[in-house]
Amino acid sequence: MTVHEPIYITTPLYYVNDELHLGHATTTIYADTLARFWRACGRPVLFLTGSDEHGQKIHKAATAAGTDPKSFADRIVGKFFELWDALDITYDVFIRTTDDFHKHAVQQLFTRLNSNGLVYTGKYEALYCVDCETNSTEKDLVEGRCPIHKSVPQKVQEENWFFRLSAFTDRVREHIEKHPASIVPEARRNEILGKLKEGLLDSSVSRTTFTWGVPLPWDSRHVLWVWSDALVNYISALGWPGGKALPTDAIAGRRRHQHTRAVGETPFAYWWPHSVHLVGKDILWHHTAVWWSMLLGAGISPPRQVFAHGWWTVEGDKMSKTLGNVIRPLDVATRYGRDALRYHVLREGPARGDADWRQALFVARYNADLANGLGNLVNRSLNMLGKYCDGKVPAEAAFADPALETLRLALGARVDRLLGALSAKVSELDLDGALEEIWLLVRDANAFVNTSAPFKLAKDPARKQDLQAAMHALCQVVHALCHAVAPFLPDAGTRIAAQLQLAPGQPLPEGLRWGALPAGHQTGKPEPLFARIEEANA
Ligand code: ME8
Repeated sequence: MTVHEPIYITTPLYYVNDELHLGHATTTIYADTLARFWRACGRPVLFLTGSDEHGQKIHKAATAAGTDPKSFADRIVGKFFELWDALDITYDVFIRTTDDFHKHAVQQLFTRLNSNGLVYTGKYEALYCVDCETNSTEKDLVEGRCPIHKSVPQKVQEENWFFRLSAFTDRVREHIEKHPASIVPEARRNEILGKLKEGLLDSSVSRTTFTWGVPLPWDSRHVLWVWSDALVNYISALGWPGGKALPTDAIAGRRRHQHTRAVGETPFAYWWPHSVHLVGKDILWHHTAVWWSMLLGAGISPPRQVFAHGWWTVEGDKMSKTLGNVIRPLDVATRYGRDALRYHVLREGPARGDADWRQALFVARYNADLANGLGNLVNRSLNMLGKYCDGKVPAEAAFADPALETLRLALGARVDRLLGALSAKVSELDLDGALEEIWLLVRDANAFVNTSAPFKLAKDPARKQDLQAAMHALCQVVHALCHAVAPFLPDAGTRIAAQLQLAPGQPLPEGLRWGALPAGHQTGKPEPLFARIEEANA
């Protein structure tokens, strides 16, 4: 990867059957953090999210709400926008599967598969879980129920169109073997390779028992299966098959952060080779075996990478409406701040395996890392700077004491190494690891305050130079942290920038450098960043 190589980051399109919860926010926070980090490094970024609006599940939810599916989808998607705005998610494009340009692209893709001889009619008989929008075999079920939704699947029998998925078993496997990083983490890749050993079975891609979907272009009695429709969003959002321009007209009015670089006349050709799909483990199969076969069948190469994270449970239980334990991201953000939500998701979330949301752990992490760690460091550094230096950054100085000087130089080296360390971790999609790199600096710097004790140095006129050395060092650390935390904790980044009297959003390579905050720079009023959560209010 070069710094200027583009990256196209996508989340799943979430179903509009219900409000979004912590799980959906998790994938989106991962994507937003990646997007913010790479933008700050100067990489061209396109960040896509959206909504999955067709199919039986949505039809059923709309009927239960006494309305038609489109009005229902409009209402729920309005809540998606509210949530992503409230969490300050910086997507560039929000796609809805009911967008006309998307429906057109889906039809084009299936027309191609048809002309390539990859679809045929047949009899579909299956056990179908409407909540998963996927069929299951007897062996997938637990006591006759879907293991995820605990619902009894429908017995479906109809005449419909099939896609020759079976023709792609070898090609999908070979692609994975040739490009091991195409599915991460490794354990997920092995899961898919294991499942591929059983061979892919042709899959039904259309339905005739309802009409809420994209009609098959050559047989309008059928609408496409919701997955056959939704997966295409990753390329329809790039203007495929036309490839002339991103269909921004169609999405005008939806909040978006336009990517800043010109992408020429061919956004599909520009972005697709750099695509990274972030998904939960529940839909990895759809995003690899099924999606890649569709792409290969249409002559398009698979995405560069699919990252599948695990699932959250809550205090040891499955998160479910029935159990009444659903974590609403907005509630957490309103109560503790959106950075607190992001921090916990990035630190304790299910990036590698599954994870358990525990309130006690949330409070402990928040108090230790945010309030006592980062918050305390920034606050006491800027308070001391105000007291001892009138809030002005002093010129660099060395300590007379060699032990302190060693600590100061080590801090400087850590700041200068940080950009490389963060880029390496973020490239591996190890966001927890990236935060750990930042917190090594936070902990070292807090220890440095305790050891160098500027409050004692300030009382001793003979140690003026040592005080200057300490305060200069702390200014550089706070400045570096302001930049380093911004992609992960955007509000903290903005607030530290305000206290330093700097414009927020400066490029990382400029900020993550010892000495980047010049001597004589006047800082502003220190404000605590994170109030401690007291047990009684937890
Ligand atoms: O599957 N823990 O949409 P969906 C972590 N529309 N992540 C979770 C989670 C949990 N407990 N629950 C959900 C769909 N997620 C399809 C996708 S894409 C073309 C179509 C997250 O609304 C995770 O990202 O059911 C999971 O993959 C996604 O929500 C499923 O969202």
